[in-house]
Amino acid sequence: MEEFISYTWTKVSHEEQIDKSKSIFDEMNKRRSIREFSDEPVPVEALINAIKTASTAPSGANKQPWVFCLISNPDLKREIRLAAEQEEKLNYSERMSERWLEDLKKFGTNWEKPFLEKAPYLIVVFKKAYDIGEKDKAQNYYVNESVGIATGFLLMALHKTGIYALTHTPSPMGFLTKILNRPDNERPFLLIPVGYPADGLKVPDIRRKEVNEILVEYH
Ligand code: IYR
Repeated sequence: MEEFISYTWTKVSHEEQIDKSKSIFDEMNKRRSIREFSDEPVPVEALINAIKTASTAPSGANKQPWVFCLISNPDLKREIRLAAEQEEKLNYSERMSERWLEDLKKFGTNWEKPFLEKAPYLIVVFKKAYDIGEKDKAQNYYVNESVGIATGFLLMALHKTGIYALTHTPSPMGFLTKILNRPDNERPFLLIPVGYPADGLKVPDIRRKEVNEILVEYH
């Protein structure tokens, strides 16, 4: 086994842990996905810091199998919008079941995705199915789990920074590989427009499950 290095950590009292956990919940419980953005610019440094936070996520064998593309170029945003809308048009008219369309009614979504141009930035998260080594393919492990956790860190960091986001999954997402010219070992994972809410934004009236619906305790 390799030498380990020492690790310093901070002890927090139980009372403080309870206070902190409550305020983290209160803050995160205010997070909402938004679908209408203003075009107000976002400080790119804050986005890069949020991406750095995402990159602190644990990953299988610490392979960090993720790449974050940060896009503000209007031509690229337009190209991405048009390609996403082309897929979504087919999804809404042919590919999605009646039940699925019914489930989405309260979110007011449709094939049109103006937010892909209006939001000042798009973050496209790619998962690395494998790494390209010196002479061969190097395996990655638990790629979906790892990139899912990193994306969770990203969403939390953005929210705590005061930046708003939508996790958008136009399907299939192969067009992102082409438009962003990504190598073969990277696969699109999520498309996340970020920015601030449009004036007068309204969001669907959703309810979060109560803790007794999601928690089973075994003491
Ligand atoms: N990808 C489509 C449809 C869609 C699917 C689910 I599940 C959502 O929670 C929301 C939308 C779209 O973005 O419109």
